[in-house]
Amino acid sequence: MTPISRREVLGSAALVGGWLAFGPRTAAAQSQGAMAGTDGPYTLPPLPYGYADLEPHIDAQTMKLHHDLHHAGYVRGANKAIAELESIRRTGGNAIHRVRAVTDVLSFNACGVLLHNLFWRVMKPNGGGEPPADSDIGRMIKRDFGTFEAFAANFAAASKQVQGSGWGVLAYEPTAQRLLVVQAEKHQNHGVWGCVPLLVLDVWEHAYYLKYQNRRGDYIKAFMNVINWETVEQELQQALATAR
Ligand code: MN3
Repeated sequence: MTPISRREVLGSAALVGGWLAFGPRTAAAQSQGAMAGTDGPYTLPPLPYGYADLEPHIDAQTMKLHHDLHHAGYVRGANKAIAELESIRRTGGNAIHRVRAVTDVLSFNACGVLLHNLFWRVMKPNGGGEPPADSDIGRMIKRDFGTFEAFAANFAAASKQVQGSGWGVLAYEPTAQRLLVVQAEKHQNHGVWGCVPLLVLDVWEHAYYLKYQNRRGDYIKAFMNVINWETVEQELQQALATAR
């Protein structure tokens, strides 16, 4: 077998789930400073701020449970699925019939890893507001949604209307060369192939229930106060640079 570098592994794994086409810079950033002790290509990156730093909008206990337990669980699940698929290929025979089930597990967990990796980075203390008028993300939001307010209403509605567990996603779609707001149910369903997520909002109950209970709309309003538009702009620049 030809040895593959860690970056190549991360880069190819980033395409799992199809519509989640995170750029290579993001994948490289994810591999830096990652916590040790994870056996496989996926690792749990540390939060870029303290658990309590997004209060009062998102509480410290939710952040700790969400990052340390839920995100870590997806990392373990994705690595386990990768290992199982390797084992199935080695074993052959009847084991090959398990490919469908394990690939499903891989899609769920790997998409969970990639979305959470971005989720922590698109938030910061004292964030929110509108992106700078001279930023490309600011210009493209106005071009593709009319006004920032129209975008924000669309993004909030997409997030709020997720059935069950999922995400609201602002993404760059390279074929039409424009921004789209899409939803993800669970982590991996209902996206558009090739879209590059730029701003993602976790609306699983584990992301807000301790503080907001059933008031998902209030949590979404609070999220708008912690958006890190500098990161979103960086993700857009990366997407534009790598678009074919
Ligand atoms: Mn989550």
